[in-house]
Amino acid sequence: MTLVTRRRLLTLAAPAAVAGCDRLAGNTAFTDWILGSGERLSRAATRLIGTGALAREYDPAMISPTFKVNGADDPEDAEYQRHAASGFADWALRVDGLVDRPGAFPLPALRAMPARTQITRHDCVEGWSAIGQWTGVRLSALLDAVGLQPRARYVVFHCADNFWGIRYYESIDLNDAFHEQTILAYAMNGQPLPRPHGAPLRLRVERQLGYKHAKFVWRVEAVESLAGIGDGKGGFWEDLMNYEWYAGI
Ligand SMILES: Nc1nc2c(c(=O)[nH]1)N[C@H]1C(S)=C(S)[C@@H](COP(=O)(O)O)O[C@H]1N2
Ligand SMILES: [Mo]
Repeated sequence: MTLVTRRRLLTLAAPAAVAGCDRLAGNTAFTDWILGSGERLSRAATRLIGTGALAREYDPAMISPTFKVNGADDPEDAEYQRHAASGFADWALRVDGLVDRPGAFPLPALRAMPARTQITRHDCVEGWSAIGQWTGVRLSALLDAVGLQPRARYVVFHCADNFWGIRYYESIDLNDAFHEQTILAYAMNGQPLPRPHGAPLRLRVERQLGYKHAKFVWRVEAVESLAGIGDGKGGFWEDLMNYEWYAGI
């Protein structure tokens, strides 16, 4: 499948329009029209990303009676423990990096944003699967709220837990970030997200393997390159064990 990335489209469309500005500077109406069409083109480009096949969704009857907990189940980080003890009442998700309006989003604010509920199968690379229902804020809504900048190419999820002092993190590209089923889940099977499954927020990126689904998400960062993050391979297990960055199922 050929993915038309937002960046590729923008480099084709927008700079061509902007390059004409100097020459046309005297003609305001025409310049406005050209810049306006650049805007329209970049909006069209934004609509093209985040498309593609949906992961299969299941009937409520298929929800697994037990859903294994894997990896970290209760981050020992003092700040995490303090917030968990108060039910994350005064916690807020930080969203920053290449965005126009970096912000901090408390859980009630996230719950008030466009949401999605889906029943999907989680596949762990270690060879187990489980079906669960997830409800969360659409990542696309969050990114639209902060105004993703055209230079942004990846979204990084910084987590509250660490192994041997190395913080868990994960990253996805904009096609997955804007995909309809990509959510930051605050509920599982109709209940507030249980701590071992990643409270207060965990990523669901349904077309990829379990390790991409970052739990205990503390901060979301938009970046142009993954080079400066961790060891540069885009995720904790990618850095440590050379796991695939794109873990397509
Ligand atoms: N922050 C964080 N996210 C994580 C992990 C982890 O250890 N820490 N483990 C990953 C792995 S390998 C899997 S299979 C799933 C497990 O999610 P679950 O505990 O809800 O089953 O979370 C993923 N996300
Ligand atoms: Mo996993």
